[in-house]
Amino acid sequence: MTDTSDSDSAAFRSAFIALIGRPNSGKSTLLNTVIGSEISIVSAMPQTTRCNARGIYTTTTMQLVFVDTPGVHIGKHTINKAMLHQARTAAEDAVDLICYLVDLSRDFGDEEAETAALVSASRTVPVVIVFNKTDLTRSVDLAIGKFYSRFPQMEQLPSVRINATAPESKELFLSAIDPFISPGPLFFDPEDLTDSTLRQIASEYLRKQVITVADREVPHAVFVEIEDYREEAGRHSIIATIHVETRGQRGILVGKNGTVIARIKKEFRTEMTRLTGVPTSITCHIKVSPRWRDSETFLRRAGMNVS
Ligand SMILES: Nc1nc2c(ncn2[C@@H]2O[C@H](COP(=O)(O)OP(=O)(O)OP(=O)(O)O)[C@@H](O)[C@H]2O)c(=O)[nH]1
Ligand SMILES: [Mg+2]
Repeated sequence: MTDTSDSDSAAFRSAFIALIGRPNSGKSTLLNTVIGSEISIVSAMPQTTRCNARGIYTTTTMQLVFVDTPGVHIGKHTINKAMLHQARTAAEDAVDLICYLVDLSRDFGDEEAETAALVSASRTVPVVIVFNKTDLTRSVDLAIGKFYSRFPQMEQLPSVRINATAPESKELFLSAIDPFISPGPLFFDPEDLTDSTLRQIASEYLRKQVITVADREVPHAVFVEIEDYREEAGRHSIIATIHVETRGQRGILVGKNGTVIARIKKEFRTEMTRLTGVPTSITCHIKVSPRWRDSETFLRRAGMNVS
């Protein structure tokens, strides 16, 4: 339990911090490492995060609210525009700091240029560059040198080098951003790790299981809708619809004799029970919703701002 009662309220500090970067750069991984819980789903697939998610880190002296964002990616679907809008809004919103995650282990392509431009556009918000995946990078100095020669405007910014999967990166990262945390109030209950609802978490956890079992285009073509989430008599009962775009994708998710969807449900129940501490049951429908990724109506209903 976090105790804030003996802290000097005048000295208490807080900040909203946006995590921005191209897809797969490790934003969600870093968030989870700092919070110590799976607030935002992580996968090896680019474009895993679709909506901004907040993770809350509270100590006796400060509260940091991290906003994890979808990777900066110019895709052909309407959902890609909605995802880019989320990242842009997070960078432009009233955040106190932007952490720009740079994956050092891959070449810097068009998406990196797009991200650097998005970050540079936020002139009034301080930026810390988080050079990530140092463990996968043969020469970190060389890779950082290449980054600066491609984006010279970034060379003056403070930076830190981490491996977001390693628990010891937490302190390194927090020390790097510490100078940017000003006096401020508690925004959330000190016990809260996120402001996501159980419904939102369930939707993401179910999508993660789909990403885990299916490959190629299927995960991108999947949308999880939680129809009902009921908490009663010491158990949670969930009704979900997994939308896919084609009958072929539906077949992949159902699997021979329903084995694949059975596995998805089993893993999902285990993860939800671990999170909530109570048994979870799930009823799952798989529905073909052609071209939902380009349907503004569908995306709006799904809570995504399409503009
Ligand atoms: N070895 C290593 N793997 C990492 C590191 N950071 C992230 N990863 C892995 O990189 C992959 C992508 O990580 P995510 O955290 O999902 O990346 P993201 O930036 O949130 O990606 P999107 O949500 O698609 O924008 C996952 O397989 C992570 O385990 C790192 O520092 N070292
Ligand atoms: Mg992510």
